[in-house]
Amino acid sequence: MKTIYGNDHRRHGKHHEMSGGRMVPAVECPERAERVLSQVEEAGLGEVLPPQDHGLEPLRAVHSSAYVEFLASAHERWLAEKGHAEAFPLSWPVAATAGLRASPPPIETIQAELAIYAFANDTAITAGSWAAAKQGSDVALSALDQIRAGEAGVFALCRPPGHHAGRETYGGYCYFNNAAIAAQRHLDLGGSRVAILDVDFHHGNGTQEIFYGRGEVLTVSIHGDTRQCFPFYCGHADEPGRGDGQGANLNLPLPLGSRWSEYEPSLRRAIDRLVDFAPELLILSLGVDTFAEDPITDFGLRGEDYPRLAAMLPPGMPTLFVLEGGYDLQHIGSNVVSLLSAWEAESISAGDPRA
Ligand code: SP5
Ligand code: ZN
Repeated sequence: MKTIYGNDHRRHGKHHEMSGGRMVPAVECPERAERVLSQVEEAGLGEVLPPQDHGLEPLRAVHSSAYVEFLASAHERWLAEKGHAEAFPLSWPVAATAGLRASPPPIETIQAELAIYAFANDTAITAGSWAAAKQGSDVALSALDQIRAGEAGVFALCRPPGHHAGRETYGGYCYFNNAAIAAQRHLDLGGSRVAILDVDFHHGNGTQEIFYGRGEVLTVSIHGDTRQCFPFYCGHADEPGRGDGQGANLNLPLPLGSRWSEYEPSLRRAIDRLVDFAPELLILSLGVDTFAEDPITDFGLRGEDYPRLAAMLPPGMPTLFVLEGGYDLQHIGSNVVSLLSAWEAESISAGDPRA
């Protein structure tokens, strides 16, 4: 299996996050991607290719132009106004949420702008965030190009992750929604049906929001119950989609502590739904923060469960693997790569001619 990887993600690092009411070193760090890359190489998964620059158009097909412009200049403006490196929001547009305003309030400072576009205080904007996030989306788009050229499965080694980013919101360590950008690009190039299966520990709130009213993209997420887990405000079982998207979103929350025996039935349901949907393309939002030893989550999957997960994915469906979360540096590489290797072995034994 080919992997797409670029080095610009390293420019987004050495920053902090708010966790449990304290500023701590960010768990979403460059070593994550570096560990995954070295495992890809060590396991001989396949060729590693650099991403191609796809410009800003594919980003603007998912995120608002105002949001893209904001991210491009946010750090420079923060530095000019505040004089230090990490930009954090101070407040959120609760008035808008409460229906007090029809449109965003006027923005005069960078702090006011962060209040509009951030949805969580776990995500710094650093000097390298833009370059990293832009290349992250190019990694996903370049992987999609490979699939469209006939590859059966391709690994987009994205960092930063993307599934929490909405049309005009960043948070959960995510700025651009890499999986959504690839899905939308496929549609814009003439595709008609895409399914996104999100197996990161956290609910894929951004992906859900982006496609909530759309029937041509099925979104399914298996995650820690958002009554207890980030991002809290959505990800519940009663969120089926809206309008044309009615029935095209499926949330499968699981209790804290869930192990493979609890996970497997939900995965079965998820896969049955996506087989019914019969997409041309499956995008797997691949977070391995479901791992028992992950430092910020509470599921109990073990190393041997990742090949099991891969073996349950529908054979013969072109599959784009997009890296999301996973914070146990010691095991992130082996968990990701054992899943990808198992998928490739399955797809060869199922006789997929492209594999
Ligand atoms: C892509 C992804 O996995 N994003 C996750 C963002 C979660 N951010 C909030 C985490 C708060 C963690 N607090 C952990 C306390 C551990 N003892
Ligand atoms: Zn996660």
